[in-house]
Amino acid sequence: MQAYHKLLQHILDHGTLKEDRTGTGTRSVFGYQFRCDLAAGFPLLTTKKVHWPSIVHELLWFIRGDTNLRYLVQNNVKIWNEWPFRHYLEEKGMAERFPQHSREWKAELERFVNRIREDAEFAAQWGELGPVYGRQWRNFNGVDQLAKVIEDLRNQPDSRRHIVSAWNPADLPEMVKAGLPPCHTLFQFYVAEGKLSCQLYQRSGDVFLGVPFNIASYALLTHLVARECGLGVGDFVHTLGDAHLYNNHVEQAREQLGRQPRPLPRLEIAASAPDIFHLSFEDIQLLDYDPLPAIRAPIAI
Ligand code: THF
Repeated sequence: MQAYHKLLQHILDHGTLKEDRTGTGTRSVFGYQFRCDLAAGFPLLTTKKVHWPSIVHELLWFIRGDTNLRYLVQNNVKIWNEWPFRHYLEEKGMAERFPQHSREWKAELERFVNRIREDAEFAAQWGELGPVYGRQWRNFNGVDQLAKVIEDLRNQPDSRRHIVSAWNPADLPEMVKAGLPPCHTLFQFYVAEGKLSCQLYQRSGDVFLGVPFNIASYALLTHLVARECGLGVGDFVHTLGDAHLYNNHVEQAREQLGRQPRPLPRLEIAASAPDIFHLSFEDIQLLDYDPLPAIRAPIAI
């Protein structure tokens, strides 16, 4: 994943200092594109360990059309916890008592997550992220975009309209409450020479923490859709709008840039796996993933 290192270096060299919604501050560039050949190996970073099970579960959660935190919590995926938790604190008038990332905040977050896991009623009330990715992919004002794009890829592979959009302006106010407006906004598939390529337009990318997940997630989605359509895999093209490095991730980025990439892992989907809408976690395996150690960094909420 030299392409990812180049992006990090590009932001360090050319990023403009820019304030943001979370108050953390970033170095940012606008408009950046890279591609990776999915046949050359699975694009999961090797210069720091990335939590692969979270990527698989999050994608299966999108594909199911689920928008409640509960499935993720039950599968030990932590990457979405902060947003419904923030909403919960605000609604309960508790936000001031729990400064973000403080000890008390962490303890309260753990209690919140445990209740989401154990208490179905609590999860129904407080675990809902709003009409985010899963809802828009499977039910955008009544349209099952994912099923439709797969059908179209099979019937008219040469079409230039293989698009799935998560950006639904009418639903944005509901997404903002306990989640976020979609960062990965829209993707398009493309078929040539029997291979499926995918391009993602991401309006906003947290390059150190989020983007490694986003690359792997869309690479996996491309493999799954290709299998569904009897196609090989081509390129993943990643186009970013505001590509930013949070100011409290700069040291970590420099540490990562000092590391040497290792050979990429391989993806294996079980031959016995059912169709894309009925896959389970065990159907998807990553082989030969041998990364350097994780590099911790705080998430901006
Ligand atoms: N908000 C921000 N500020 N950045 C994002 O990348 C982001 N996302 C999703 C929604 N809001 C966002 C959530 N995706 C991590 C990774 C991806 C996330 C959120 C958090 C994260 O903290 N990763 C750590 C530890 C993960 C773990 O092991 O549980 C890491 O080291 O990779 C963009 O989609």
